Amino acid sequence: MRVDVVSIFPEYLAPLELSLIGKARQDGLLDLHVHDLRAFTTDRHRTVDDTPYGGGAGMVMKAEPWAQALSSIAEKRPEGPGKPVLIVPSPAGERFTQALAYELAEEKHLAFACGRYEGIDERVIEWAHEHFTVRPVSLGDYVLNGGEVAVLAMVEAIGRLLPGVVGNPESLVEESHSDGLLEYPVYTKPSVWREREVPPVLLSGNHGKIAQWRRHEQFRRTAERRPDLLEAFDAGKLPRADRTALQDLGYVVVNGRLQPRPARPEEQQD
Ligand code: ABV
Repeated sequence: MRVDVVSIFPEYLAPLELSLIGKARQDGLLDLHVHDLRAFTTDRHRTVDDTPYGGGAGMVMKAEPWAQALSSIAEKRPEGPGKPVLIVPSPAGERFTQALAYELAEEKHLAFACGRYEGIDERVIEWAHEHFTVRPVSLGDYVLNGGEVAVLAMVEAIGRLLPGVVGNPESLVEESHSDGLLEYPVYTKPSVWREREVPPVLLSGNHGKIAQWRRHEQFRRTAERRPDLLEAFDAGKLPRADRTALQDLGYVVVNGRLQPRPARPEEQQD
């Protein structure tokens, strides 16, 4: 996969040289290029921003440096059908999820446009549709100072899904969010640490019981921390053991969806 990133702070992307993603680049699995937006300016001051039409606080990124940068990237598109995908990090974008990471991991060419200040002149985003499939994407419902940190997160989440990047592909299927649930807790030696014991079932050698306990823990954690995930969970054809675990946690299956079980009369508050 080819990835191009444009930023006024290219040094911000330096961590992509490290660890798993850095190794993927060395191994030729990820062809990553970081570009300085100012290299595409033509004025003496290398200006990338200006005041907003209509007034208001802050500065807006000028269209022309972006058009020059994005044109040069569109020209480097790898062989094959389809346009490259241009991801524009923005708190006003669609949410970045594991499902979107999987979808983007299928692409031959991704480009990321890191905005700063109050944003990029909207006409560039419109114009970019001629060369790219444009997707404004939000990492979460909070405001950063620019797109760079969001790009670090997205390139890591996408890069680790590329064939050969993660040594053991089984660790991809077992992790949080791959089945819409949070992961179960994990333990390693010693079996007793500062008077705290590992849950005995994990030392039992009974692999069926261990699998059942872990599944129950996934449901318990998800119910406690992310009830929104449980309500979106496909409970259409769950094994009996899963339904029992969910019942223990106060959930019932209604039309293939999980619903909090209505309180029993003796549990009612008033
Ligand atoms: C991009 N905040 S993505 C540019 N959550 C500026 C701020 C910002 C992004 C995000």
